[in-house]
Amino acid sequence: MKSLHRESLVIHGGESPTDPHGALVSPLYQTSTFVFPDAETGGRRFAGEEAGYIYSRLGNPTVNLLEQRVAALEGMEAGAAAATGMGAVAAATMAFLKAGDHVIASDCIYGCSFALFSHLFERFGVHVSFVDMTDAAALASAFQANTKVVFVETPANPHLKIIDLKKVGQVCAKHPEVRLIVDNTFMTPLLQRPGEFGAHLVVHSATKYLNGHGDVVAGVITGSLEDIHLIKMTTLKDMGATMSPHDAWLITRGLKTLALRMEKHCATAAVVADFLVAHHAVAKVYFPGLKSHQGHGLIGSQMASAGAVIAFELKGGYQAGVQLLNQLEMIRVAVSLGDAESLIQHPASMTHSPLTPEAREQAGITDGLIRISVGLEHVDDIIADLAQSLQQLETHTKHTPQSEVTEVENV
Ligand code: 3LM
Repeated sequence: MKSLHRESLVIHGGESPTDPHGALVSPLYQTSTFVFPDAETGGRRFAGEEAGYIYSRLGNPTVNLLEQRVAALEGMEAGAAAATGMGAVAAATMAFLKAGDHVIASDCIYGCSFALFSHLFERFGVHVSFVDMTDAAALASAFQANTKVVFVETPANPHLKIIDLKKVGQVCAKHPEVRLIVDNTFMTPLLQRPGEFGAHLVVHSATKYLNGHGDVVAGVITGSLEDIHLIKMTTLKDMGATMSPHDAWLITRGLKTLALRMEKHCATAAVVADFLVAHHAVAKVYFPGLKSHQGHGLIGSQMASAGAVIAFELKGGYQAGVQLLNQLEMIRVAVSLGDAESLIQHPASMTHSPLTPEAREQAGITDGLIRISVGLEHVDDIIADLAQSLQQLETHTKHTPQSEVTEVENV
């Protein structure tokens, strides 16, 4: 299957369990437990001496198919499915950590990942340094003798800061005992494969583009056979945040259209970004597709495209942002991203509210920042909705060309 294109792997990747009736679509094994043919077989399965299913928290054919499919897409050996994206982040990192260890994480990451690392990890004696990973020297100097995990999110939630994975991979390669874990949620394996740049493990909130239909919360981890086995046998099995077969079945169905959806999401987002750049009420636009964006140069090498999430600031700041959201008619005010519906939210009070004001400032998340996940609606309808809401804003600021306002660090 490795020779197939990614557009085919979303449909055929991984080995479908053989169905006695020849069903085209792999059936949903909606079962908690599996019947052993005899007691001895059960014992051998528990002892790891014989392959075979035991209990759905330990493995399930429907979940396994999804795990293999995402692993094939990421170009990794194996996958492990989790109940949520946070379940995946927690299981992937904690499998390699113990009290006294140290983690380096990028300074701009999803709010709950930040909360896990800065609040919970500290309680268990794991210290985390948050570093601006666009600065390879800062990353290199953050390593300590006890560093075990480097965690990167690129593009970063919420303002799309791009981190050069090749540079991060090169720094991490000097520390063979360290696992480089990359959250690839915003890109999907169709646009970026962190394993090609040295990531040992890739995590996803499958809630987002992988499923794509807004009806599931889920996560996936991919990596080497050995690492995934360890995660499945420790943090996933014993903390228990495993994926339900029904969710796996839905995501496997959603995945089939991932290539089509990403193409449309990305094309529409590029047009919406240009619209925002040209609008007189908009102060800054953060979108990797713009030449002014700090990570634009990595499109074509690290990432196939800019993705479909845009962040922006209005000249009227926070108040204007609230007004903009409240006046929208089609675009939904909601967190999450990667759904068919365009979703808009205010990171400082929503997705990134777990960060302290100081941490938000370090991460460059201003109170006026708005994030939109561009959906699959007609581009004209998305723009018309934004336009009608922006028009109602009481802004008296004169038009300033985008080139004059986006030339700031880390935009
Ligand atoms: C959000 N993000 O709206 P779940 N990694 C990344 C993410 O963006 C997310 C997760 C992991 C949002 C969720 S905020 C309450 C809603 C890059 C989630 C965690 O556990 O499946 O939600 O994934 O930005």
